[in-house]
Amino acid sequence: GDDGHRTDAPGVTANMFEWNWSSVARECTNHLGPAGFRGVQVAPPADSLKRTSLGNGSDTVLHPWWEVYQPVDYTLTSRMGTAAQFAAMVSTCRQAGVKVYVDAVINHMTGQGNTSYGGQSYTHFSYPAVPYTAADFHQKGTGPNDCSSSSGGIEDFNNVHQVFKCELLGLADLNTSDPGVQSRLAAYLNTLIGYGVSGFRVDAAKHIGQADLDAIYRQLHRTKDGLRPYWALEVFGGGPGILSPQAFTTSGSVLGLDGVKQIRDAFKSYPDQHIGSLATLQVFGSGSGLTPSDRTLSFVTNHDTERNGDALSYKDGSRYLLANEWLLASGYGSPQVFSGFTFSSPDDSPPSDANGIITDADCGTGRWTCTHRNPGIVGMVGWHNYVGKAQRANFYTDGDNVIAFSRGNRGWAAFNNGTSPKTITVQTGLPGGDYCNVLASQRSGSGCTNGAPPVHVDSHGLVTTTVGPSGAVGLDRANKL
Ligand code: LAG
Ligand code: CA
Repeated sequence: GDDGHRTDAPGVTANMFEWNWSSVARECTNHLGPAGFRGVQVAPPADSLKRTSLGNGSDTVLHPWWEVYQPVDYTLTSRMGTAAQFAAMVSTCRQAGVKVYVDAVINHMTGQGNTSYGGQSYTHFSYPAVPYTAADFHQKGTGPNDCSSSSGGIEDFNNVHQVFKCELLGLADLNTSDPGVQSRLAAYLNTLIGYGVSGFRVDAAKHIGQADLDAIYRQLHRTKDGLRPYWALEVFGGGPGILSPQAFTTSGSVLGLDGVKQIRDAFKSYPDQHIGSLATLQVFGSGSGLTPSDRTLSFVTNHDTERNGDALSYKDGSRYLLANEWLLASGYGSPQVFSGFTFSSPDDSPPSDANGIITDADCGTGRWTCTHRNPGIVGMVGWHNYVGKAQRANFYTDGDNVIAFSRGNRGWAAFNNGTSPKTITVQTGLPGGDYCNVLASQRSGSGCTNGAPPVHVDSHGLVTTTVGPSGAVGLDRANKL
């Protein structure tokens, strides 16, 4: 029988945005698995639009990162590699203990161009390599499966008819209520599950709607681990009623996009003007209006929000890292660390060859952010895994930009988002002894690595420690001397 949408939470995942398949595989083995990441989210793997000329106006990037959000067919020839490289990546990652989650673009097909990375030709509403014909799409008109807006696009994001059945950004909108379309989409996703994929980030899920999402999900196979696939729905906040992220939690988990904004506002209220306060994070989660923790994929940023002003990004430096470290400690949602590429123009792609094929990621060049390799992040991934579901306790704040808390009696952490060091004396909930600060070191025999001084917790559980600006201290019993 079908057990609905209940599935194991994915644990900490890394969103390796537009890393090519061979680089993701290498990263699973050498970094993600050893660091304790339990999963990796990868960019849309389907064959997509390949632009052949620049658009109008100020367009200077021939192959923008967003080509991959315009599928042409469901073969796996993409900017990130071949089907064989994809399959090898999934298997290598699984061997490293890292499950693979795919960004599934199933609301629409491409809205521009006429050729793909896989060499397929098409026109709007006709994608022969699937095949899809005009009858498989919502089109401008007045019939039950048509879009009735005057432009054929979504003009009113609070109008449920338009949100579901009109074109998002001019992308050909699949008639996802049609059983034939549903079975082709399910076949694509089941092919991925057959490769060993464990679940999906469903692109533009808000524009598919609960009923169609559920009909597709019901057709999905179990994963190689015998579980129902993870199903994380992309639903931007702001819509009323059934268009809200909360309303989609009956169909799966949802992306924590409202949380992204709350995190930004706590760490950095306005661009270049630091007036937020970490003290606000005493309440974060359903208590601050967010979707339930066990239904949320939580993160500090993703590929959209790092460009649209909703989020902190790698450009915020140590403050961005601190926010990620805090999220890993917070216990809210299934935390995901975003690791993409640096950009100056918002359209920039990662390093690619002349044909748009993305080249191997290299953390030494400054072109890849490699956030998942940062030692503080890695330390807090281990801390997160060690504390498990232990409840938050001993919350402390200076009322401004320093907070600290324990997770049961397994771990304790402190965060300082201020600009000067802060010395605090607080209850850790931990047994007395000496601990290594996991942000900078780990236990090795009777000492801490990297020559880091141990942090002393007294016999009453009190610690006196100095937390540096944009710094953190993390202690757990796995790193007790
Ligand atoms: C998403 N979630 O719902 C993705 O997270 C987001 O990154 C996608 O937009 C969007 N939905 C569609 O999958 C991205 C870019 C858009 C880009 C689109 C399609 O943010 O800018 O649109 O991918 O590639 C581009 C042009 C538009 C044009 C459209 C169709 O920027 O001007 O209308 O292509 O030709
Ligand atoms: Ca739609």
